Amino acid sequence: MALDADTLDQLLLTIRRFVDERLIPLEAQVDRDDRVPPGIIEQMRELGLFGLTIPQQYGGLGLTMSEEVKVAFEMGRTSPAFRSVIGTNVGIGAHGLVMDGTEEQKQHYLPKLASGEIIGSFALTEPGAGSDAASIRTSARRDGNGYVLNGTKRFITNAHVAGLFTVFARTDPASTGAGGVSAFLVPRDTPGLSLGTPERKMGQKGAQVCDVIFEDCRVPADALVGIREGIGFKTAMKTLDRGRIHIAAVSVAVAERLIDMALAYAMQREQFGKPIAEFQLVQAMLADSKTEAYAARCMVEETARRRDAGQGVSTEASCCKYYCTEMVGRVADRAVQIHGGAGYIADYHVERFYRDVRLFRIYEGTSQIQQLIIARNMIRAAC
Ligand code: COS
Repeated sequence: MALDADTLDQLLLTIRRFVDERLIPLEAQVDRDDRVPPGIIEQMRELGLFGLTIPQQYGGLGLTMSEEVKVAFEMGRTSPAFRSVIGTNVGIGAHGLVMDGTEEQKQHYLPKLASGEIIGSFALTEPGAGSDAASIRTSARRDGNGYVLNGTKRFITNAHVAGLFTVFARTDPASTGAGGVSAFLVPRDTPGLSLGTPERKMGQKGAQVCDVIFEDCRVPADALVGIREGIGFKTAMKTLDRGRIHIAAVSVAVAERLIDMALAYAMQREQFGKPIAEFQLVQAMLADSKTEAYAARCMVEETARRRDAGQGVSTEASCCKYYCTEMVGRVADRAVQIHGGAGYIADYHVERFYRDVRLFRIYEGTSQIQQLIIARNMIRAAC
């Protein structure tokens, strides 16, 4: 436990209030404007949300995985775009550094990431390397006392506001697989680093992604994470293992919100002379959603507990990501169905969530990649 029980309860209560009073009322506006208001981001800084998982010695709260998923169960009750503001500092944009950085690298960057003074961003995916992450082609050529980066990263979350990128690039030009990949810490203002135009997306409006382009971008040798070449792919995979549990927890929270909305609607909407909640086919949709969300919550809590106990949970993290993100897709679909024609109208929140949750099954590893990881690990363990 990073926090005593009272402090954790207080934190969760504060976040619950922030979500209910400040974020939920802004959901439609954020979807319309494709932008989270700067005042909200400032409040997130004041609440310490950027530093939730950064170790306490670097200015964060150092939450354990179990504590982090409790926070995600709260933050996830609103549009995923709000969580995305802090998501990279809490997850993939900081944890490569937390896990594998040198002490000097951590002291230099983590306090600023914890306070939200800078936003961290994780630059792995490329135009030709999505699921096959080990095939990245961005190069980092050793040159004198530094490296020169060339290549393009694609769909990089929070790149437009990032102050620091963890960039995965190939240091061994002769390699084609995971072994030749290294991770670099690249500040936004490094000459040779530029950004593409923000992408227009199906959902999660307010969360921005764009290309990050490196053209003869020179970084010093001490930008190499851990000052070790060839470990970057493993850094990325370890970071994603953690991030996948977090995304699973957010999926549970969105599912629970959708179930609340579907239930409330079913109880007040009357057809054939009575509330539609009294019809058994509607009840089946509610019951299936409740059961699946409960199972999902339990598996996330158990995986977080095992990780905190020091167990390897790569398989279980993928099970959580796979099941919970698919589950919330089904729950969102049923919520739209229960709302009938109204569910297809943008004024009802379920339409927006239906679009928002689609991404959960894709980013931080598609459902198919999770299936592949789970089965591979099963086969390896059985050999
Ligand atoms: N933790 C630590 N090390 C890991 C690991 C993990 N979770 N997963 C893999 N590794 C290690 C392996 O042990 C292996 O090390 P050795 O060479 O020393 O044996 C190395 O990394 C390569 O692993 P593997 O052979 O499994 O790599 P593959 O290229 O076959 O495939 C997958 C790996 C497909 C699982 C990986 O590319 C992946 O997760 N793809 C999805 C990428 C993704 O999530 N993108 C989203 C971007 S962020 S929004």
